[in-house]
Amino acid sequence: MDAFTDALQGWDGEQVTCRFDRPTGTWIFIASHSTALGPACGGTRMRTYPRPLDGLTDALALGAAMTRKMAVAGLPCGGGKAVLAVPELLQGAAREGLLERYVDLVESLRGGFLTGPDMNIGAADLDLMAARSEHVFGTGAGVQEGRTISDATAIGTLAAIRACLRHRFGGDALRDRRVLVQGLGGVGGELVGLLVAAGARVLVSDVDATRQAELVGRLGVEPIDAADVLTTPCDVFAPCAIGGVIGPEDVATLAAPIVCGSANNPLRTAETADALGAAGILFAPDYVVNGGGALHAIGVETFGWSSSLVLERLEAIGDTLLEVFRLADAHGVSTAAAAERLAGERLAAARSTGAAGRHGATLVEGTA
Ligand code: PPY
Repeated sequence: MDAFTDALQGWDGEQVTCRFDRPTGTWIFIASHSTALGPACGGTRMRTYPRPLDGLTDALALGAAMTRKMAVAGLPCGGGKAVLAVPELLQGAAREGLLERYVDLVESLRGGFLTGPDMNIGAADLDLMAARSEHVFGTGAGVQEGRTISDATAIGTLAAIRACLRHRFGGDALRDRRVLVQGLGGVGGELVGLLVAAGARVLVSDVDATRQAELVGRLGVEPIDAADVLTTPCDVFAPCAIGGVIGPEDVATLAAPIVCGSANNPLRTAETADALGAAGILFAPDYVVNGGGALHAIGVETFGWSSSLVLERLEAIGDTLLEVFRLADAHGVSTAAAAERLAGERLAAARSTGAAGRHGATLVEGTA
């Protein structure tokens, strides 16, 4: 078999929709991983990849993570993710054309996949898509009291960092804690601001030097070279950029007792979670930490949650994480395995009650 069929056959999800967009040379992959809890929901990512296969494998892994994210967040949604594997980051008419053709493809799924922002897809893109589709989150209409999906993800990540501090050190005060944020995009940049406001000593790193310099100038945080992020001593390492930043070979030199950030799939391999645990490094499973975006998007735009309810649900991410740590300690497993157990229990409960069958592809509050 070739690598493409291997990737698809090795995946435990439901459906992949694939199209080559000839006008822009873009491979589109929509990975609908699970509809057990409701319609597959997840953002759309625009990125360049070395090969189309890398875009597909990214979509497959991200879609699977969304299923677990929705399950632990207690949302009545399945998981999916879309990747637009572009030859270069598109702008102007080429970008608009691609997004229009892409969202028409999403529409052809008739509500089985709902989407929103992810890497390199912002509010303007989503507004353009929403003009042709009912199935797009993260438009201007989804901003609540100035909070976007990215802002909500950052708030949830802060709650998660506090839970890690409490578990590890017995108290969740951020004052004078050293937190290293890798990736200063929509979520990472916002997180830095929240951490600074809470009195933390923040270290920042981004492959985009301009973005890093801007934040350093504006907030007085300390810049760290991209090459040094894993070996710089700090209390919390917060990966908030692309996935796969920590591999098993990095664990021995990782100079942080806590890894807790918003990036999806930050561990390169499944074994990395065990290696972190064995080294005494507390790993906060990413899909527990970064569920704030989905909670905000679906809570605000579909269920009409009030601001205080959204904030309550974002804070509760910290409680869920403490439950994951408790489960890991009780069963002597890694925190990643404990989170999977929690997600698996919720998915199994939905399957046994036939929740997905009852509700089909409609998002209904209170069914998770
Ligand atoms: C993510 O958390 O990675 C998302 O993709 C968030 C999300 C969830 C549902 C719709 C749009 C975005």
